[in-house]
Amino acid sequence: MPPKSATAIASGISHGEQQRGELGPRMKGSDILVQALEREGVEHIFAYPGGASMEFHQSLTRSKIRTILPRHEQGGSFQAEGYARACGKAGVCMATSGPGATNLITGIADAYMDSIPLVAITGQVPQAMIGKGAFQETDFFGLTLPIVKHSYLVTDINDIPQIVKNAFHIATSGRPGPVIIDIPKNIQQDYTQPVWPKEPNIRGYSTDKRADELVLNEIIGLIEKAERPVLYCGGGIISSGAAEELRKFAHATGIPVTTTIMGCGAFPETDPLSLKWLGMHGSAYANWAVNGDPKNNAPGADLLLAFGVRFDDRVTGKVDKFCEQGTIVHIDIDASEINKNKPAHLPVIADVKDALRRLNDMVKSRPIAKKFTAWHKQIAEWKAKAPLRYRINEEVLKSQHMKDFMGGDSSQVILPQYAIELLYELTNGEAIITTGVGQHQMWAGQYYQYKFPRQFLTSAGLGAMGYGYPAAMGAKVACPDKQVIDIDGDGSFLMNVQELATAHIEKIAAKALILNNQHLGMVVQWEDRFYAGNRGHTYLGDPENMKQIYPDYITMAKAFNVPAERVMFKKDLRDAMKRMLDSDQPYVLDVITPYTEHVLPFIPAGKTIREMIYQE
Ligand SMILES: Cc1ncc(C[n+]2csc(CCOP(=O)(O)OP(=O)(O)O)c2C)c(N)n1
Ligand SMILES: [Mg+2]
Repeated sequence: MPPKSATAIASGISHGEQQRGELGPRMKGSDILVQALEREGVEHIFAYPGGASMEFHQSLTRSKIRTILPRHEQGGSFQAEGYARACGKAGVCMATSGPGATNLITGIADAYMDSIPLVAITGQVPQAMIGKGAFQETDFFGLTLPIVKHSYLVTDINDIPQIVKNAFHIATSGRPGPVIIDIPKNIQQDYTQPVWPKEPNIRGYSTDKRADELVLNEIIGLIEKAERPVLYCGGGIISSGAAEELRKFAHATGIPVTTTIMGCGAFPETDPLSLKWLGMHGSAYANWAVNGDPKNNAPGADLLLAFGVRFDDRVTGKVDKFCEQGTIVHIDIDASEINKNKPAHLPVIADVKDALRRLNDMVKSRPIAKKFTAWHKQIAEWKAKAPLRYRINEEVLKSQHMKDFMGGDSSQVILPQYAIELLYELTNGEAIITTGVGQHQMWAGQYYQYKFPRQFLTSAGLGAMGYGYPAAMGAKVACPDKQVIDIDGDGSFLMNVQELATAHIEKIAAKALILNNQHLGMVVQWEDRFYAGNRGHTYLGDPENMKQIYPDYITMAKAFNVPAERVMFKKDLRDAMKRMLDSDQPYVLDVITPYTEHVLPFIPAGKTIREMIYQE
């Protein structure tokens, strides 16, 4: 076989392999790219132009694809992610070379960590200038290598159609993830007759992973032997579309379900079998159910069915102590997750939807005899002992917030948890919720009850502040008939506040509910717990005028022509929230909350269930 040319290696396509397809008329490279996107069913693209990508924008003006202009490429990447998470299709973002491309990196890393199908397209300097330190040149292929599922640097105009087809297939199939396509400007400007391929063509890439029948039988056998089984389910359930199969399986077997944060909505949290989510800030009862309550000699799960999860450290804490007494069955489509963080007794590399469907067939024809009555009783006791709850405590009463804003009237304090519960009530639990990163994110997970998949969109693995509002915009574009609300922190919201301009101009009615504690609350919480409350640059207000809320999001929103309102007192919250929900425009509701609250339960990083702190 002749050696592959460097060109063919970089693009991943060799011409001999390019399958025959439909031959099109002579076209410009940029038009070929845009038509290739159309052929993939792309309807929306979040794209910010520049010298190396303006050819694409010229082509987009002639396309039926709707181009949404973010005001920062990071906003565009999060919008594409929010879009993808809300509807399951690949989200598409685009930027120019150099700084445009580097501004996409956080979104790409986020999509990688949370397995989100994202196609990121970047312009590159002309091929003849690559490696010369050209104006706005960065090696985007190299920069993103560790955070992509796959990447293409296009080196031949004739490769564009096949690369785009492959990119969408890779992004959306198996374990989804981000794919980048970097295209030098001379290729965008060149002409050829495209050959439109019918199928993706990727050597060695297969997503057809099915569990062995024997292994599935073994799982049934383990359930029959177990006394205290728990289903621990993650984002894999959502991305594989297995939520309905999971619901059937849990109901048929009577096994309680805890999810990861990525899995919120994979199983209705209103279902009596739901334990909500587990881990560092998960419910105490989910953590006890998996790990036991050693202080009271109560054992945890003896069988852990880990489906579409990755044993993230925010879930496990000290990993060798995680579910110490349990037999672990781990189903994942990505072989690299198996035995990565936690060895499984029964590892299964499989599409979890297919596995659950077949497990359901098995329990239908041969029902599980056990009812796990004692286990359900124990879990009910745990739920009663430590429900998710909050109260106005001493710290709030003593706080500067009380003095500066409440005039001493504690009945008017808005606790962040309460604001989220109220939002849940007023939206009938039907809204799509996005978040920033911090305390508000954890409370949004705890105090809103998620009932359906793709309802809770949060930067879980990367934990990227600034995610919430652009993600909400992307979700709103994908699901225009849904109420989409970003429950945000004041710090996080500020990180992509410029996207209010996009929301207004593009008429994307995503709402932001800012839980404004004037602090980087989550860092404050760690300062309180581990650094004797010493503040290390975690105050966001104006130290010279602490009685003023700073910055003034209302004035800021007005500058973008986005309606906004501030609420300080509890008595005003319900009506203000209704006004936000009734609005058909983007909207900012700035809710002032005390900074003294801590997110509970809390298992400090690397610790075990013994160290769990919870609201008694
Ligand atoms: C881009 C980025 N920078 C820094 C952090 C570290 N960090 C995690 S939570 C947090 C505080 C967030 O503050 P805010 O958005 O106001 O939320 P709160 O905790 O107050 O609810 C910070 C700084 C991060 N997660 N992401
Ligand atoms: Mg804050």
